[in-house]
Amino acid sequence: MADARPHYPGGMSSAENLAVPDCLFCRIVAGQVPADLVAGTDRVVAFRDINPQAPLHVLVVPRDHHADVAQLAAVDPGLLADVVALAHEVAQTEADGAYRLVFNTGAEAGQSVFHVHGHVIGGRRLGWSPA
Ligand code: DGP
Repeated sequence: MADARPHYPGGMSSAENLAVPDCLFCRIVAGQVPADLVAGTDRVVAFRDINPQAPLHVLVVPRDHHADVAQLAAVDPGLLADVVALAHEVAQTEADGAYRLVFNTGAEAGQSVFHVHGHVIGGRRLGWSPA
């Protein structure tokens, strides 16, 4: 049977071994749940948010499972840098490099999926505050 997983240069990382079975974003990374993929590397993936809040609304996630940005920063800061770099690359392509990068952290702050993800939001003038 054909391998339906998304393919990126460099192939799949060891994230397959670090996936959490019930994690939605692990399942997207593994190609088990469909998503509109935008870009990726062997370590990070960008896909469009299912409920976009702006013309550009992409989620950037590490292939490896980490619950939130603080955990990722503590365990693998280089991987967090890869998330930021891919977010910037997507925003350069789709929003001329003007964007907001948001990591909701904790349920009280609006985090609903506990696989760290940066929201890359842009494509229009953004207001403040985000509350
Ligand atoms: P947060 O609330 O910060 O944890 O953001 C989770 C985001 O994930 C939210 O903006 C909606 C998005 N989302 C939820 N389910 C799916 C899905 O199945 N596919 C995609 N592409 N995005 C999803």
